[in-house]
Amino acid sequence: MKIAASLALAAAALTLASPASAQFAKPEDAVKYRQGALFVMAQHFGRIGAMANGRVPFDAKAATENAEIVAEMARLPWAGFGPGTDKVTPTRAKAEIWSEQAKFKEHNEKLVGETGKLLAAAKTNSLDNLKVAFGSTANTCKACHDAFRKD
Ligand code: ASC
Repeated sequence: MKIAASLALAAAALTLASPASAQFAKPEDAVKYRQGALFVMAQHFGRIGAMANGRVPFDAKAATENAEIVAEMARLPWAGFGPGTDKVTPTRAKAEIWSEQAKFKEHNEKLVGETGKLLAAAKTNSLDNLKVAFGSTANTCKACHDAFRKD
């Protein structure tokens, strides 16, 4: 019993210490996960864009709710680019994601920072602030797509 308990503890510790990629049952799951997170992020980012671009009326509460989801989603996709996930197709992910990992990570971190600012801007109840933060976040999306996405 004691041995079983310490084995279970060791297994739990190993799981916690493992890279995020090891938390997916198979590489295909990691790819679905990252694509799902990016898809959900784009849906909610688009709703903020509709306000920032005047296609729908500005609503600070809705902007904040959308920005909360964007900021939370922005943290997730990167765990889905682990070892072995570069072999899964179809994908628009460029090989440079795996050959220039430090640069990719910088882009990921920039997005997390910018989406945090977007959320803060939404909470100020100012459409002007939202427009500025939306533009800056969109540029951050685009810079990473230009470097690391096939189209
Ligand atoms: C979006 C969306 C993206 C980004 C990007 C910004 O709404 O789906 O991928 O903005 O187009 O340049």
